[in-house]
Amino acid sequence: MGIDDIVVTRTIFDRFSREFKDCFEVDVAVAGGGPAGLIAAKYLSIAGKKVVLFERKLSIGGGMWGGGMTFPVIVVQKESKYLLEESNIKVTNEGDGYYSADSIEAITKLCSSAIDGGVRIFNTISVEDVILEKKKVNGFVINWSAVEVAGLHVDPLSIRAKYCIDATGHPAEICNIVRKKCGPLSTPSGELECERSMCADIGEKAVVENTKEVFPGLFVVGMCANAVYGSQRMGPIFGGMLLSGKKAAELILKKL
Ligand code: 48H
Repeated sequence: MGIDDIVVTRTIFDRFSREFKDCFEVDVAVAGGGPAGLIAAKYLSIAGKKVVLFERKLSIGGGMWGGGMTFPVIVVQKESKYLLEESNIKVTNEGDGYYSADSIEAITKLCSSAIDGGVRIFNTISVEDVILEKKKVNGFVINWSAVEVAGLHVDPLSIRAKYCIDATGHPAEICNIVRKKCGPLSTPSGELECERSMCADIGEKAVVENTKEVFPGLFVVGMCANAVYGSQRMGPIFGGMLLSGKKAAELILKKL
Protein backbone atom coordinates (compact mmCIF):
# COMPACT_ATOMS: atom_id res chain seq x y z
CA MET A 1 0.00 0.00 0.00
CA GLY A 2 1.35 3.43 -0.91
CA ILE A 3 1.59 6.41 1.39
CA ASP A 4 -1.11 9.05 1.00
CA ASP A 5 0.29 12.54 1.69
CA ILE A 6 -3.13 13.77 2.75
CA VAL A 7 -3.54 11.02 5.32
CA VAL A 8 -0.20 12.12 6.83
CA THR A 9 -1.41 15.73 6.93
CA ARG A 10 -4.76 14.75 8.44
CA THR A 11 -3.09 12.55 11.08
CA ILE A 12 -0.83 15.38 12.23
CA PHE A 13 -3.61 17.97 12.26
CA ASP A 14 -6.14 15.70 14.02
CA ARG A 15 -3.73 14.45 16.67
CA PHE A 16 -2.43 17.96 17.43
CA SER A 17 -5.97 19.24 17.61
CA ARG A 18 -7.04 16.44 20.01
CA GLU A 19 -4.08 16.98 22.30
CA PHE A 20 -4.22 20.78 22.25
CA LYS A 21 -7.96 20.77 22.98
CA ASP A 22 -7.29 18.54 25.98
CA CYS A 23 -5.10 21.31 27.47
CA PHE A 24 -7.58 24.19 27.36
CA GLU A 25 -8.27 23.72 31.09
CA VAL A 26 -5.56 22.25 33.30
CA ASP A 27 -4.46 22.18 36.93
CA VAL A 28 -1.06 23.76 36.26
CA ALA A 29 0.46 25.57 33.28
CA VAL A 30 4.21 26.10 33.04
CA ALA A 31 5.96 28.76 30.91
CA GLY A 32 9.44 27.57 29.98
CA GLY A 33 11.00 24.13 29.47
CA GLY A 34 14.35 24.53 31.24
CA PRO A 35 15.37 22.20 34.08
CA ALA A 36 13.32 24.00 36.77
CA GLY A 37 10.11 24.03 34.73
CA LEU A 38 10.54 20.39 33.68
CA ILE A 39 11.08 19.16 37.24
CA ALA A 40 8.11 21.16 38.59
CA ALA A 41 5.89 19.85 35.78
CA LYS A 42 7.06 16.25 36.21
CA TYR A 43 6.40 16.02 39.97
CA LEU A 44 3.00 17.73 39.66
CA SER A 45 2.05 15.35 36.91
CA ILE A 46 3.16 12.15 38.65
CA ALA A 47 1.09 13.32 41.65
CA GLY A 48 -1.92 13.04 39.33
CA LYS A 49 -2.36 16.67 38.25
CA LYS A 50 -3.02 17.76 34.70
CA VAL A 51 -0.01 19.79 33.58
CA VAL A 52 0.83 21.58 30.34
CA LEU A 53 4.20 23.17 29.55
CA PHE A 54 4.81 25.74 26.80
CA GLU A 55 8.32 26.27 25.44
CA ARG A 56 9.16 29.10 23.05
CA LYS A 57 11.96 27.29 21.26
CA LEU A 58 12.02 24.20 19.06
CA SER A 59 14.14 22.37 21.63
CA ILE A 60 13.19 21.81 25.25
CA GLY A 61 15.91 22.30 27.87
CA GLY A 62 16.75 25.99 28.24
CA GLY A 63 20.27 26.61 29.52
CA MET A 64 21.13 23.06 30.54
CA TRP A 65 22.32 21.84 27.13
CA GLY A 66 25.52 23.86 27.19
CA GLY A 67 26.75 22.86 30.68
CA GLY A 68 29.42 25.44 31.56
CA MET A 69 30.70 27.54 28.64
CA THR A 70 29.53 24.75 26.29
CA PHE A 71 31.57 22.05 28.08
CA PRO A 72 28.65 19.59 28.28
CA VAL A 73 28.89 18.87 32.00
CA ILE A 74 26.80 20.05 34.93
CA VAL A 75 27.60 19.95 38.63
CA VAL A 76 25.10 19.25 41.41
CA GLN A 77 25.33 18.91 45.17
CA LYS A 78 24.58 15.83 47.26
CA GLU A 79 21.09 16.93 48.35
CA SER A 80 19.87 17.35 44.77
CA LYS A 81 21.50 14.42 42.98
CA TYR A 82 18.49 12.17 43.70
CA LEU A 83 16.45 14.34 41.34
CA LEU A 84 18.80 13.39 38.51
CA GLU A 85 18.83 9.74 39.57
CA GLU A 86 15.03 9.60 39.65
CA SER A 87 15.18 10.46 35.94
CA ASN A 88 17.72 7.69 35.35
CA ILE A 89 20.61 10.14 34.77
CA LYS A 90 24.08 8.80 35.57
CA VAL A 91 25.80 10.83 38.30
CA THR A 92 29.53 10.71 39.12
CA ASN A 93 30.83 11.36 42.61
CA GLU A 94 33.66 13.90 42.24
CA GLY A 95 34.42 14.05 45.98
CA ASP A 96 33.91 16.77 48.62
CA GLY A 97 30.12 16.74 48.06
CA TYR A 98 30.28 17.60 44.33
CA TYR A 99 28.64 15.39 41.70
CA SER A 100 28.77 15.72 37.91
CA ALA A 101 26.55 14.60 35.04
CA ASP A 102 26.59 14.86 31.25
CA SER A 103 24.46 17.91 30.44
CA ILE A 104 23.02 16.38 27.26
CA GLU A 105 22.05 13.18 29.04
CA ALA A 106 20.64 15.23 31.90
CA ILE A 107 18.35 17.47 29.87
CA THR A 108 17.14 14.81 27.43
CA LYS A 109 16.27 12.45 30.29
CA LEU A 110 14.62 15.20 32.36
CA CYS A 111 12.44 15.93 29.35
CA SER A 112 11.76 12.27 28.68
CA SER A 113 10.84 11.57 32.28
CA ALA A 114 8.52 14.59 32.40
CA ILE A 115 6.72 13.22 29.33
CA ASP A 116 6.61 9.71 30.83
CA GLY A 117 5.19 11.29 33.99
CA GLY A 118 2.30 12.66 31.92
CA VAL A 119 3.30 16.27 31.21
CA ARG A 120 1.95 17.57 27.92
CA ILE A 121 4.68 19.67 26.29
CA PHE A 122 4.11 22.08 23.41
CA ASN A 123 7.19 23.59 21.80
CA THR A 124 7.34 26.68 19.55
CA ILE A 125 4.59 28.32 21.63
CA SER A 126 5.34 31.45 23.68
CA VAL A 127 3.42 32.71 26.66
CA GLU A 128 2.75 36.37 25.96
CA ASP A 129 0.30 37.33 28.72
CA VAL A 130 -1.81 35.91 31.55
CA ILE A 131 -5.53 35.62 32.22
CA LEU A 132 -6.31 37.79 35.26
CA GLU A 133 -9.61 36.99 37.00
CA LYS A 134 -10.58 38.30 40.45
CA LYS A 135 -7.01 39.57 40.98
CA LYS A 136 -5.59 36.06 40.43
CA VAL A 137 -3.57 34.66 37.53
CA ASN A 138 -5.85 32.00 36.09
CA GLY A 139 -4.09 30.93 32.92
CA PHE A 140 -1.79 31.84 30.07
CA VAL A 141 -2.27 33.75 26.84
CA ILE A 142 -0.26 32.02 24.14
CA ASN A 143 0.85 32.51 20.57
CA TRP A 144 3.11 30.78 18.05
CA SER A 145 6.74 31.78 18.55
CA ALA A 146 6.94 32.20 14.76
CA VAL A 147 4.28 34.92 14.98
CA GLU A 148 6.29 36.61 17.73
CA VAL A 149 9.56 36.38 15.77
CA ALA A 150 7.93 37.72 12.58
CA GLY A 151 6.38 40.59 14.52
CA LEU A 152 2.96 39.85 13.05
CA HIS A 153 -0.14 41.41 14.59
CA VAL A 154 -2.02 38.18 15.32
CA ASP A 155 -4.26 37.90 18.35
CA PRO A 156 -3.41 35.05 20.72
CA LEU A 157 -5.41 32.20 22.29
CA SER A 158 -5.82 31.40 26.00
CA ILE A 159 -5.75 28.38 28.27
CA ARG A 160 -7.09 28.29 31.84
CA ALA A 161 -5.03 26.88 34.74
CA LYS A 162 -5.66 26.76 38.50
CA TYR A 163 -1.99 27.67 39.02
CA CYS A 164 0.72 28.96 36.70
CA ILE A 165 4.49 28.76 36.92
CA ASP A 166 6.99 31.26 35.55
CA ALA A 167 9.98 29.08 34.58
CA THR A 168 11.33 31.46 31.94
CA GLY A 169 14.80 31.76 33.54
CA HIS A 170 16.87 34.98 33.71
CA PRO A 171 14.35 37.26 31.89
CA ALA A 172 11.46 36.34 34.25
CA GLU A 173 9.11 37.14 31.38
CA ILE A 174 5.78 36.31 32.99
CA CYS A 175 6.60 38.20 36.19
CA ASN A 176 7.54 41.25 34.12
CA ILE A 177 4.16 41.09 32.37
CA VAL A 178 2.26 40.56 35.62
CA ARG A 179 4.05 43.46 37.34
CA LYS A 180 3.24 45.78 34.43
CA LYS A 181 -0.36 44.74 33.88
CA CYS A 182 -1.70 43.14 37.07
CA GLY A 183 -0.11 44.79 40.11
CA PRO A 184 2.72 44.56 42.63
CA LEU A 185 4.59 41.30 43.23
CA SER A 186 5.29 39.73 46.63
CA THR A 187 8.86 41.08 46.63
CA PRO A 188 9.81 43.61 49.36
CA SER A 189 9.42 46.53 46.91
CA GLY A 190 6.57 45.02 44.89
CA GLU A 191 8.87 45.33 41.85
CA LEU A 192 11.21 42.88 40.15
CA GLU A 193 14.53 43.18 41.93
CA CYS A 194 17.78 43.05 39.99
CA GLU A 195 19.57 39.69 39.60
CA ARG A 196 22.96 39.81 41.38
CA SER A 197 26.45 38.80 40.19
CA MET A 198 27.85 35.32 40.64
CA CYS A 199 28.11 33.67 44.03
CA ALA A 200 27.07 30.02 43.72
CA ASP A 201 27.07 29.46 47.48
CA ILE A 202 24.47 32.19 48.12
CA GLY A 203 22.60 31.78 44.80
CA GLU A 204 21.99 28.07 45.25
CA LYS A 205 20.41 28.49 48.68
CA ALA A 206 18.48 31.57 47.60
CA VAL A 207 16.88 29.93 44.57
CA VAL A 208 15.10 27.42 46.80
CA GLU A 209 14.06 30.09 49.34
CA ASN A 210 12.81 32.34 46.52
CA THR A 211 10.59 29.61 45.04
CA LYS A 212 7.15 30.86 46.03
CA GLU A 213 3.86 32.39 44.95
CA VAL A 214 4.97 35.74 43.58
CA PHE A 215 1.44 36.93 42.74
CA PRO A 216 -1.88 35.18 43.46
CA GLY A 217 -1.95 32.12 41.18
CA LEU A 218 1.62 32.56 39.87
CA PHE A 219 4.70 30.74 41.22
CA VAL A 220 8.34 31.38 40.32
CA VAL A 221 10.95 28.64 39.91
CA GLY A 222 14.59 28.36 38.95
CA MET A 223 16.65 31.28 37.73
CA CYS A 224 13.48 33.33 37.42
CA ALA A 225 13.02 33.15 41.21
CA ASN A 226 16.47 34.69 41.81
CA ALA A 227 15.94 37.30 39.11
CA VAL A 228 12.64 38.39 40.67
CA TYR A 229 13.79 38.41 44.30
CA GLY A 230 17.21 39.93 43.54
CA SER A 231 19.55 37.05 44.39
CA GLN A 232 22.89 35.84 43.06
CA ARG A 233 23.48 33.83 39.89
CA MET A 234 25.33 30.55 40.32
CA GLY A 235 26.79 29.47 36.96
CA PRO A 236 26.65 25.85 35.81
CA ILE A 237 25.70 24.24 39.13
CA PHE A 238 22.16 23.00 38.65
CA GLY A 239 21.13 21.49 41.99
CA GLY A 240 19.23 24.60 42.98
CA MET A 241 17.23 24.57 39.74
CA LEU A 242 16.13 20.99 40.41
CA LEU A 243 15.33 21.57 44.09
CA SER A 244 13.42 24.73 43.19
CA GLY A 245 11.27 22.83 40.67
CA LYS A 246 10.57 20.12 43.26
CA LYS A 247 9.65 22.73 45.90
CA ALA A 248 7.27 24.51 43.52
CA ALA A 249 5.52 21.20 42.82
CA GLU A 250 5.13 20.56 46.57
CA LEU A 251 3.81 24.08 47.27
CA ILE A 252 1.25 23.86 44.47
CA LEU A 253 0.16 20.33 45.44
CA LYS A 254 -0.72 21.66 48.90
CA LYS A 255 -3.00 24.25 47.28
CA LEU A 256 -4.72 22.00 44.74
C1 48H B 1 7.59 30.13 26.61
C2 48H B 1 9.70 30.75 27.31
C3 48H B 1 9.29 32.09 27.45
C4 48H B 1 7.94 32.40 27.14
C5 48H B 1 11.37 31.98 28.01
O1 48H B 1 16.74 29.49 31.17
P1 48H B 1 16.18 28.17 31.58
O2 48H B 1 17.09 27.02 31.50
O3 48H B 1 15.58 28.35 33.05
P2 48H B 1 15.76 27.48 34.41
O4 48H B 1 15.39 28.40 35.50
O5 48H B 1 15.05 26.21 34.30
O6 48H B 1 17.31 27.17 34.48
C6 48H B 1 18.23 28.21 34.54
C7 48H B 1 19.57 27.72 34.02
O7 48H B 1 19.46 27.23 32.70
C8 48H B 1 20.49 28.89 34.05
O8 48H B 1 20.36 29.76 33.18
C9 48H B 1 21.46 29.05 35.12
C10 48H B 1 21.62 28.00 36.18
N1 48H B 1 22.16 30.13 35.12
C11 48H B 1 23.13 30.52 36.11
C12 48H B 1 23.96 31.66 35.60
O9 48H B 1 24.82 32.09 36.39
O10 48H B 1 23.78 32.13 34.46
O11 48H B 1 14.92 27.84 30.69
C13 48H B 1 13.93 28.81 30.45
C14 48H B 1 13.14 28.38 29.23
C15 48H B 1 13.94 28.52 27.92
O12 48H B 1 13.90 27.30 27.23
C16 48H B 1 13.20 29.63 27.15
O13 48H B 1 13.20 29.42 25.76
C17 48H B 1 11.80 29.50 27.72
O14 48H B 1 12.01 29.21 29.10
N2 48H B 1 11.00 30.72 27.66
N3 48H B 1 8.88 29.78 26.90
N4 48H B 1 7.12 31.40 26.73
N5 48H B 1 7.46 33.66 27.25
N6 48H B 1 10.35 32.82 27.88
